[in-house]
Amino acid sequence: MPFGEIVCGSPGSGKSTYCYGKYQLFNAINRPIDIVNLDPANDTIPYPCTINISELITLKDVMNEYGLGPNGGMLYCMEYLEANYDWLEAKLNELGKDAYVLFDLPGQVELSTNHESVKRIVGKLVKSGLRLAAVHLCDAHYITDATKYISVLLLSLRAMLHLELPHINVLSKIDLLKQYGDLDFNLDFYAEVQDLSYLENSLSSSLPPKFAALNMAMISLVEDFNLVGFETLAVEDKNSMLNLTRAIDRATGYVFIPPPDSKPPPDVVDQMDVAPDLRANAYGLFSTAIGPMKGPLSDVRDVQERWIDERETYDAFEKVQWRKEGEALRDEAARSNPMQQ
Ligand SMILES: Nc1nc2c(ncn2[C@@H]2O[C@H](COP(=O)(O)OP(=O)(O)OP(=O)(O)O)[C@@H](O)[C@H]2O)c(=O)[nH]1
Ligand SMILES: [Mg+2]
Repeated sequence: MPFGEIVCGSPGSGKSTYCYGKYQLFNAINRPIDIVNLDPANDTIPYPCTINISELITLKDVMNEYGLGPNGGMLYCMEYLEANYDWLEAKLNELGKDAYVLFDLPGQVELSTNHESVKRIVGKLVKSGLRLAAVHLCDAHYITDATKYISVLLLSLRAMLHLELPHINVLSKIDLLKQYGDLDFNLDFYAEVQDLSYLENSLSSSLPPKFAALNMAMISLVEDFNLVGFETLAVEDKNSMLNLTRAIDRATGYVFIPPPDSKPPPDVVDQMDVAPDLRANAYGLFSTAIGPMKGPLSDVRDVQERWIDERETYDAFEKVQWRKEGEALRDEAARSNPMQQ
């Protein structure tokens, strides 16, 4: 059965970079992956993409042809894709039943919160047998301000209710968080969406009373649903990517079965939902120990330590490890090919 992700979120939240990061990670562990670019304005695609909406329609052509602006043009493109769903379906059918497909969406949030075309396309994909999760990226920068954090909560809730898929919210670019100054609370407060009434002080000191009260009312709405929570992501950090992958696999029910001749690294095997009988096999086959850091960032408190509290220490540690790995690789290459010395 094919599985996949609808990668959505605000402009610049890191969707395309995430798709590329996942492509590299999955290739390294011999896990299947195909990326579908559904952004008709994406003319510098960072990843090798299997299916590209630009072969069907581009935003530039729509704007020229119909005199539309970029946002109206984008909605037109999505409606056009919906009307030509057969085109997408035929291309997806070529991928086979073991495919794992990432759909890289455009950044216009209305596409995943209120416009109907993407929702109906997703519905058709699910009906065709694809098991999907929505991966909704939000720039972690927004948690540095109480009112922005509330808008991100509402946006996440809205996307969740609209797309009607197993849903994973992600605070992206967590590695940049430290540069925005101190947070009012620890990261777990924001990621686990704990008792939001603690935001009251910050809201009433920065807003007129009427707006502070309105924000508090919205907070209680989010709390009533008790649906929103966040994973975290620093796309260049392997542990962070693996941890997120694990959360998504849990949501879709995907179990990673490494191909018989593959050699996933032991720390990767540890973190994936590998079938138990294959776990030992995967361990046995693997010799390369990678991963400069301590164990997986399975807890948001570890993420806080890695990227906020002790960032410099970890960065320095990683640099030393990378140097050692580089030297080891060089030595190995020299040993296997002594003539080149
Ligand atoms: N430091 C850091 N930068 C990131 C990360 N993810 C993405 N970026 C940067 O954020 C910028 C935007 O990333 P994109 O992947 O283009 O974002 P997008 O969501 O696809 O943007 P649109 O398609 O325009 O909506 C790029 O400069 C990326 O390099 C991350 O985890 N850490
Ligand atoms: Mg993009």
